[in-house]
Amino acid sequence: MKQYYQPEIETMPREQLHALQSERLVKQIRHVWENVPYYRQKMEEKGVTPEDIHGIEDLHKLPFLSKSDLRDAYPYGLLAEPLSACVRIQSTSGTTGRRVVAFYTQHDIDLWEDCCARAIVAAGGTNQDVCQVCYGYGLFTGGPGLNGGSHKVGCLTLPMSSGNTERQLQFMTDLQATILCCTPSYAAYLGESAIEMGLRDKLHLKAGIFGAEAWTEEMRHDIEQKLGLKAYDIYGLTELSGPGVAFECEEQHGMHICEDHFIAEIIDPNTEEVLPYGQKGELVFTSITKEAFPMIRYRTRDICVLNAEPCSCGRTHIRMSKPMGRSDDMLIIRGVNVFPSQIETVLLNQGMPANYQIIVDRVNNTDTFDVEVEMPAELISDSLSEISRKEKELVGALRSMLGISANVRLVAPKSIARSEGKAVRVIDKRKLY
Ligand code: DLL
Repeated sequence: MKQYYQPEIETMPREQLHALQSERLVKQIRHVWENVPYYRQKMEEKGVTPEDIHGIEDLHKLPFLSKSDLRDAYPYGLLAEPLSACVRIQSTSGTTGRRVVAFYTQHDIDLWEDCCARAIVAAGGTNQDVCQVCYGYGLFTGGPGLNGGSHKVGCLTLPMSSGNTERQLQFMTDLQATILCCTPSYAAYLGESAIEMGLRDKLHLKAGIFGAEAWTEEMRHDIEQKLGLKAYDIYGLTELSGPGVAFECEEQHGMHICEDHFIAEIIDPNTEEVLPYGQKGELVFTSITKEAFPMIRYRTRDICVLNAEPCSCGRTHIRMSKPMGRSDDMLIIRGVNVFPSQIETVLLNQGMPANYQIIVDRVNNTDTFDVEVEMPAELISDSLSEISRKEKELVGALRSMLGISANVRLVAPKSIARSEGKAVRVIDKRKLY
């Protein structure tokens, strides 16, 4: 028998779903018009008012929203409810300069957790399961989101957060966890460690719900083999709530988007023209049920393809492909969002020249992160210990800006290849897409 968490919504006939989306969109636009001066001004600039929005066919009339709007409006400028109605914030991973702070009412949290519960049930979860959540807890949405979804399904929830691999494996084996939620890189690492520690036969895992970063089909097979489970992809972003915006069903041919909460569009990132389903472009979302922090035509910068073909799982919500890249320069390193400009800021603040290169790779399923910086002339004559002290200082400064550690190497002046056009700041050797 097929399992759904909210069958009437997840298998709703498309016509009915469109009517629901239209009704919710109209209401949402009125909500932001009345409560968010930032949105009202953007709409006025585009010459559109709530009277022009009768349903999803009018979505294209609305202005887009981008990460820079979120920065401009930081922290409270896009809040659509009084603070007294908000109960939580979450934030994007590790990015001081570019932090996105999202607000939630209790109702927003409830709907978000429903989406995560849908993902867990789609992966075969029931109240018989023991669900180990090793996404980070705290500002990052991974832990809190899957934790809430796991409660809703009725799983026994192990709120482990990330790190401390030995303890993770001990709980996993002692409590016979059946579902694992974490980033795919951490899942691969857990798998390796389980084998190394001779615990592979003691695992009871049947499913894993992995997301927050790009991962390939090869990585899926590798994790499945190491941990003896079926690995499911889950997608989401802080701006929209967190994990659970889309998730894989047993077909594993794209991720179903929770379309009763999020309307998806694909656009050409350069011209902003809306593209038909099936064409590759930038994913844009409009949240139609969020109270505190609604996102209207939010440009995710994730490049993907939408697929409206019916799915044999019975869910009627369209599917998105795995993200195939980004239309901005954001890197996701060990699950943390990193912009090259943040690294440049740190280097300049530390008195370093702007000749640097960021080299990212994936070795044994773990991201490596190296920053090579050309030494300023005055350091050349310094002793090795002085150079290594400076490197350590840079490591610390980068860690406090980004939230993750980089290997910093000071190299000889003019040793980083100069480009004839734009400087090549980032060399990403990972084959993720
Ligand atoms: O990563 C939310 C999340 C937590 C998703 C746990 C899944 C599991 P942010 O930190 O705001 O939120 O980062 C969002 O991560 O725009 C994508 O570029 C990327 N991303 C998220 N899920 C996937 C995935 C969380 N399954 C950004 N595959 C998004 C590839 C993903 N990239």
